[in-house]
Amino acid sequence: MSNKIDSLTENVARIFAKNTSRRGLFSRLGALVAGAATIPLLPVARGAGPGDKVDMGNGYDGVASQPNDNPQDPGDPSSCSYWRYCAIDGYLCTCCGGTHTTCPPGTEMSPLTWIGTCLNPADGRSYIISYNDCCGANSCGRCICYSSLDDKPMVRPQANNDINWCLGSTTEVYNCTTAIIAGVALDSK
Ligand code: ABN
Repeated sequence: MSNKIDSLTENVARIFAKNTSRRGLFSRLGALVAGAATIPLLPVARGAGPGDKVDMGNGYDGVASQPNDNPQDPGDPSSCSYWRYCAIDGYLCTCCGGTHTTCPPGTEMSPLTWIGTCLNPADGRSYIISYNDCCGANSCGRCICYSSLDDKPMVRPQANNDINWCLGSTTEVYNCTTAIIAGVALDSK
């Protein structure tokens, strides 16, 4: 039996050797390697993967933009450039399950706030904006915005926006920040 296998293998090897030259074999191998190397260079249409950045117009990775269609209150509350955020420091509640005026479910609004004065581009008037923090769930971590407009160093905490206003709430755990119109600023004469 083993003799038969030996002679069969020998015959196959002889036929292969007769029909191939070493040069031809190497050239075919070379073509195969070069062809395989160019496969990753071919154009491929890919969908977004879990680690890919997807900016939906507001500058944030994977967060849907939410343009406001109220002409009196223009802009996208999920973007730091929204006019009400001129003095904000925190995560936008709009990106955290709430809105720019409401807290995400399961959190409560801080009664203490940081106040800013922002210009509404729709009517050219300045509005007093109250930046109420939402408290009771761990830091949202999405859509961080920081504007240092009129912000003063921490040695003057009443004039510093880098403060956890949840300290005045029933829980000190900070989640995100809203931007509520508290009134119209008086014109300075
Ligand atoms: N007011 C937003 C905030 C919360 C915690 C720490 C810094 C700033």
